[in-house]
Amino acid sequence: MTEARPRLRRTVGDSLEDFERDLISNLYYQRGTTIESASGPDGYHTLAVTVRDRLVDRYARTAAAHYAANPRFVYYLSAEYLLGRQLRQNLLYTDTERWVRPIAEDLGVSLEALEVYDVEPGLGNGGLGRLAACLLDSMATLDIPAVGYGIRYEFGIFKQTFRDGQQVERPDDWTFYGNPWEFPAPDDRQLVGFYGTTKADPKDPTGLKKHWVPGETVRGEPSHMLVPGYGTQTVNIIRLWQARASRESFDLARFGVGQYVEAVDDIVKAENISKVLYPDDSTELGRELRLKQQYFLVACSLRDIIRRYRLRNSGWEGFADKVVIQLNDTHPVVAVTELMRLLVDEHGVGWDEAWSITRRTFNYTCHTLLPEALETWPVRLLERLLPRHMEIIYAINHFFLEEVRAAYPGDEDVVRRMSVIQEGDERRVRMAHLAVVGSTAVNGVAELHTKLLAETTLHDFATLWPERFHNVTNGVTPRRFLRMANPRLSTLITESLGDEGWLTDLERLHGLGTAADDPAFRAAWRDVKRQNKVELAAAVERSTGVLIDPDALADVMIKRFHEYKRQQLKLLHVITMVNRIRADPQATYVPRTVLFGGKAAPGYHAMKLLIQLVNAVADVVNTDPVIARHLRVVFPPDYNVTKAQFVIPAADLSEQISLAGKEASGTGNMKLALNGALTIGTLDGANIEIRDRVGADNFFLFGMDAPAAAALRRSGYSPRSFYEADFELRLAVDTIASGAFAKGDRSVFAPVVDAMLGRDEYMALADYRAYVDCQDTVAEAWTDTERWTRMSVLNTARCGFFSSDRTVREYCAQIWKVDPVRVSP
Ligand code: 26Y
Repeated sequence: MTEARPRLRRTVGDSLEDFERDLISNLYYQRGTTIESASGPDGYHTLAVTVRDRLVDRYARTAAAHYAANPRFVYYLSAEYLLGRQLRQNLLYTDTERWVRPIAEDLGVSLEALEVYDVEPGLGNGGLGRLAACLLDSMATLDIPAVGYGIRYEFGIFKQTFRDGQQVERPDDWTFYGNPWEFPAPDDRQLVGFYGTTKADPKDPTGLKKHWVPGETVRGEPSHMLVPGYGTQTVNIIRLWQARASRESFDLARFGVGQYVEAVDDIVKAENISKVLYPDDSTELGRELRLKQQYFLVACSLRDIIRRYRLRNSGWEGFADKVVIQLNDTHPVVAVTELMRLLVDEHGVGWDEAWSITRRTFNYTCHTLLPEALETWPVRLLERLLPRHMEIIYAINHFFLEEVRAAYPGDEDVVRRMSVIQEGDERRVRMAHLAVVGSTAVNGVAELHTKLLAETTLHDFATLWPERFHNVTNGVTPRRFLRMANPRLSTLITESLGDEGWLTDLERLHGLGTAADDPAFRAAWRDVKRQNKVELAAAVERSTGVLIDPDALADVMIKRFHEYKRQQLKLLHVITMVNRIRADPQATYVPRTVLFGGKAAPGYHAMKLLIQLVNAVADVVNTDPVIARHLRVVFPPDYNVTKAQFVIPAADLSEQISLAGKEASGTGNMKLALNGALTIGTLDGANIEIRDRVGADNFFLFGMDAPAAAALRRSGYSPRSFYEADFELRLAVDTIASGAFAKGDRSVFAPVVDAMLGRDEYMALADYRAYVDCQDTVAEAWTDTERWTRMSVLNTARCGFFSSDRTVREYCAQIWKVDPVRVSP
């Protein structure tokens, strides 16, 4: 392939008339229907492909430009992507909304009505998956040649519903209406092996080269979705693999002898690999199928990367100059051994050269500090599922430990700590260690996180190889989380700054700093927030039946439910407000709406019970006429990217209250501050960097810092002593224990109380007083409307740093060493 021949390329027209003609043609020829008889899904699908087609030409030119330049490519390997809805984004990125509005009006349909069929692909759990989507958006926007690789789960993250306040999970059949955004590419399918045996290569004197005969093969079929850049011609792709039964994987003969069901059984087994996303966030869960998914992603993607490399290059010496692979957490880390296997066993590269190529190709991003989230796989499982990979891990570890012994002669303790193999009753492979050993660069996702990684979890590695450790603070895309989510604020910002340049140069928001002192601007700012709250109120009423007051302080806690994030602390504050109102109903209170959003892992019983408690508290609060005058608690179910885009623009207060030292970064904190919410938070993750930038006066800080939390734990933390010493805390805990939120039944929420008074693993009780006092400061600040608005404006003005464009620039400069490739119009 050289420059695509223009004659073979069809370009779509660039006018309203062209768009309208294509729309009607697509409806007719792709859906086989007419304007008169089209259904909602017909309308949505047709609009989607018509918009999508406007990106195809840009994609073709991107591919041609990349082919001509033969640049170094970034390959982002991630088990999760949370892309969000596609239609609005692509309308914005193709600048076609201005046509769609009048055409839709003409036809008597609304964009909003069609959008209900725009189901977001929920191919991830939370922060890590959304970060992957933000980074891909920024890479395309910055013209970085990149491909994202992932799994096309048939069922994404479960849909959350509530029954009697309890979380009930329902399958997410996200492709039910078809997915108009993807292009299947069956020609690029790959075969992936599992199980089987390995054989020595008699001609290899080193014994390091082997031959693997898999016992089972599965086919990986790719499809890709387009990832357009904003304000540029570049359109990159994300390639998602789906597992299909390979012809070899089941015995066709069985059909012949009537064993139809048994034969189909094997098909089902193979296709199970990409059936469902594991709905776990930060708790390790060693399931064979999960490891199969990981290897499936890796094996398909590496073969595809090599195929692409070979289109323009030959030999292996130059591989790492053209290919850089970013490992999104440990989930794809088996790639290190797979690349070694491909090079040594299949391509005859010597071990040392293969290792040098491999190490120069990979980089690893760590997203956690929680020990239980660090993946390890049983040696026995790896030996069975991926026998050759286990051998390679042993060899890698052997050479690595030689290096460790050379660096620390006689210190077998450090050898045991650093080994890729964790010894014990059940020997396990530490994937994070394998990742560090096999990578050029390792990065944490916020300054504190990187520092703690180097001091604790990966301390020995940071001592041995300090040059490998980097920090790249996370970021979020301002296109989706400001421009699309908050069009009103975006318009106001553009009016104030004079043009839309801030959308790709977010530091320009600093220009709002002076406007913060202009009373007219502040009034306009407040007006936008209020309109956003009116809209949110309508949506909340539809989904929960609860009316909320758009003039109340909107206090939001939106994130996965996890003990370390401390929703239980927020709840203690809510209950304290309830108790205060009950004690003195005549006093004046700052009206508040507390909004919760988030899912708990289906097997995380403690958090599911907490969800039930939030709903029970909400019921009591919202139906008590005295309390409901001052306070409302709402918990719209099924928080996802789409809902985030509704809630974030309406928030006044952003709850970022994790125990210091536990939240790696957080990215919701950035989205909320960027939309003018003030943060109440601990010195954790990126909160610290947000506060540094917006200024201590514009941030509500409370609680222990990471060293204080560590010290308290070492000194033997006793939650009970905090409970006994604080009247309001005792009352709040006792209110739960009394059965007040379970119609008098004391047993229902007893485990919540026991967890608080027993271990209180994340020391919520220790931070309670500081938190509640800080919330009083928040309420006080809210009464000074002008000052609050000024703080809100300054939060937005000073959060330009948290653009994922800046994050990607840092990855490019520090880690990837890639240059942009411009695509001409
Ligand atoms: C191993 C498996 C059970 C697993 C699955 C998903 C482990 C972890 C995860 C997801 C982790 C995650 O989302 N981490 C978050 O990454 C964000 C992006 O860097 C951070 O902002 C956030 O602090 C971190 O919790």
